[in-house]
Amino acid sequence: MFGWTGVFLNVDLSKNKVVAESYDATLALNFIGGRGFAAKILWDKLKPGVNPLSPENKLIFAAGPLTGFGLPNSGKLVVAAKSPLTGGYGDGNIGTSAAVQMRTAGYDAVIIEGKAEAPVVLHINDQFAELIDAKALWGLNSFETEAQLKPLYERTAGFVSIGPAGENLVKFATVVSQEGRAGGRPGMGAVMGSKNLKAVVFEGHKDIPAAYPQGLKELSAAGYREILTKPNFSFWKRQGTMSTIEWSQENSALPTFNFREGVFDKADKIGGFAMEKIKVGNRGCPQCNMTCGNVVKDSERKEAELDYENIVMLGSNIGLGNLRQVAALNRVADELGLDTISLGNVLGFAIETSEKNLILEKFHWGKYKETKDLINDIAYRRGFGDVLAEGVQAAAAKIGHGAADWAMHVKGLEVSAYDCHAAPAMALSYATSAIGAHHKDAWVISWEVQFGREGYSEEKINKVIEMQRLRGGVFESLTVCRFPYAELGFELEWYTKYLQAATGREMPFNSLIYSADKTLNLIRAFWLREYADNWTKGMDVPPVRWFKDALTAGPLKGALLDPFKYDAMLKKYYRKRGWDERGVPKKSTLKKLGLSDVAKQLDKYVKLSD
Ligand code: PTT
Ligand code: SF4
Repeated sequence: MFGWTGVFLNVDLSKNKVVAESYDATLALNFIGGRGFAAKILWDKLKPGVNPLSPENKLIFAAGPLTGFGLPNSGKLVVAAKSPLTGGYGDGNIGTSAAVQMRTAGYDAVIIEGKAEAPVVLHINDQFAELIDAKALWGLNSFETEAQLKPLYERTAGFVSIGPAGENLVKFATVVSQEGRAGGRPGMGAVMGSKNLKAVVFEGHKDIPAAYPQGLKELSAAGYREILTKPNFSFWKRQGTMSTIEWSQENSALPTFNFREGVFDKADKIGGFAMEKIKVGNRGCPQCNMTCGNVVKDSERKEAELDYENIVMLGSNIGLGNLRQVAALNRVADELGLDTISLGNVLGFAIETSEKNLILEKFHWGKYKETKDLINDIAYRRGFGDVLAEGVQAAAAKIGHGAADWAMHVKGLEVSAYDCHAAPAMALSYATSAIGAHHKDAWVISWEVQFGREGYSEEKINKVIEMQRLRGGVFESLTVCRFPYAELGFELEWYTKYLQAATGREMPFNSLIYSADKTLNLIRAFWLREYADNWTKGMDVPPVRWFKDALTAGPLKGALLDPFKYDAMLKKYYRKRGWDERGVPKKSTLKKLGLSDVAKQLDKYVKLSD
C-alpha cells in the first residue's frame, strides 16, 4: 500500500503486551483514516455496554493517509474512545508532532486497552515499544509532564499527556500536547487516566511509502505557497479564530451568562483587537504556515494560547471581561487537562443555579479568583467541584429542582461557543453531531446569518448534511486541519491531488463523501447499539433553554427556537439521511453504504425498518 502504513499497533496495558497488526487496503479505502478508523475499530472490537472507564474501553490515536508527508496543515490526529461523558462515540482532534511521529514510526493507529497496574508512560520508537514507570509524573500537570519527558527523548519526539483532571477521571478531561494543544472533548483524558496512562511518547524514523514522492513534494510546496496568497492570510495570522468574538457579538451569537444572552457588554475587551494589543507571538500545529495559536502573557505572567472557543466559554459565558484573566483560566485548564468548552459550561451552570438558589454554594459572574479555585476543585474533585466534574447533564440531574433547564448540552456533551436562540440550522447541527453538541461537524452559523436566520427551510437541512459530510466526515478522516479550506478558501481539489500522489489512487471527492457517510452512519449505529431501548428522538434535540428562555438583550431580544418547527426540521433531516422517525438508519440505507453487516448486528439492539 502507498500512503497508508497498513499497520495498527495494539497495546494491552494489563498484559504488558504490544502487537503490530496489518490491515488490508479495503479498510483503508472504505474508512480513509482518523475518525473513520476509530469508528470502525470501536464498532468491530468494543463489546457493547462496556464501562468507558473500565480497562475494556479502547483508546485510539488515529491519523489519515496525508499525515507525516509534510503537507500543509496535516500534523493532526484523532483521539477516540467510548465516552465517559456521553456513553456514546467520543473523539477529538489534536495538532501535534505525535501525529507525525506515529506515522513515521510505521502506524496509522495505536489502539490501547487494559489498565496498567501503576502509572506508566508508553514509549513507541518505530517497532520498539515499552512501558515506563511514571509514578514520579503522576500528579504533575500536562505542561510539567511534557517538560520532564522532553529531555529524555529525541528532539523530534511527539508527546501526548494528561493532567490531574484526567488522573481524577473528570468526565470532560482532555488529552494535551505541546503546551496548549488539546483534544478529546468528551473525556478522552479520563479514559487515558482510567488506564493509568500518563503519557505517550512517539518517535518515528521511517519514510512513509508514497506512490509519487517527488510529485508529493512539489504539490506540498505549491500548497504552502498558495496559502500565502490567500487574501485573508495576514489577518488570520494576526487574529486566528479570535476575530469571531466580534462577529458573534455583532450577530447576537456570543454565549453570555450561561447562554442566557447572545451579547456581552465587555465583548470588545476580550475580542480579537483587544488580544492583538497584548499578543506576544504565534504558535501552531506542526507542518502549518498559518500558526493560529495567539500567545499572550496572562494575568499570572505566564504564556497562554488563545482561541475563540476558550475565550468565549471562560469569558463572556461566565461574565468575565478581563482578557488577561480569561487567558489565565485558559492556561489553568490546559495545565490541568480540562476541556475549556465543557468547563465554561459547567461554570456558567454553577453560577446560574447558585443565582437561582437551586444550590447552597455561592458562585458569582465575572469573579476571577473564585472561578480559578472552582476550576481546581473540579480537576481535583473537591466539594461542589466533584459534582461539576461529572459534566453538566449529570450535575443537573443530581441537583434536581428544574436545574436541567439551565444545563446546556446535547447527549451529555456541553454546547460549544455559539448561541442558537436565533439559529435553527446551527441548533440542528449541534443536535445531530457525531459526538454531542460540538461545532466541528457542521459550523453553519455564519452561512445561516447570511442566508436568513428565521426559517427552518430545506436549504438549511441540506447545508447541515453537506457540512457534516465534509467537516465531520472528510476532514476528520483525513486528519488535516480544516482551517485553510474554511477560513482562507484553500480549494478542496488540493486534497484529492495530495491523495493521488500519496496513495497512487484516484479518490474523487464524491468517493470521499461516500466514505464520510459510511463513517457517520457507523457512528450513529455505535450510539444506537450502546443506548438500545433507551434511545429516543429527544437525544437529537438542542438544549431546552433555546426554546423556553428568550434573549433579554441585544438586537435579537425576544428570540427563541420554535419546538414544532424544529421537530418538523428534524423529521426532514432524518428522511434525507435515510433514517426512520426515531433517527435510526434504515436497513436499505446501511446496505447502500456497504454496511449490511452493521445492519444485521444493530437489528439485535434496535429493530431496524426496511
Ligand atoms: C476542539 C475544541 C476547540 S475547537 C477549542 S478552540 W477551536 C477548544 N480548545 C481547547 C484548548 O485549547 N484547551 C483546552 N484545555 N480545551 C480546549 N477545548 C476546546 O476544544 C485546534 C484548532 C481549532 S481551535 C479548531 S476550532 C479547529 N478544529 C479542528 C477540528 O476539529 N478538526 C480538524 N480537522 N481541523 C481542525 N482545525 C482547528 O484546530 P477537540 P488543536 Mg482541538 C488550547 O480538540 O476535542 O476536537 O475540540 O486541537 O490542535 O488545539 O487545534 O476555536
Ligand atoms: Fe493548527 Fe491553526 Fe495551523 Fe490549523 S491553522 S493546523 S489549527 S495552527
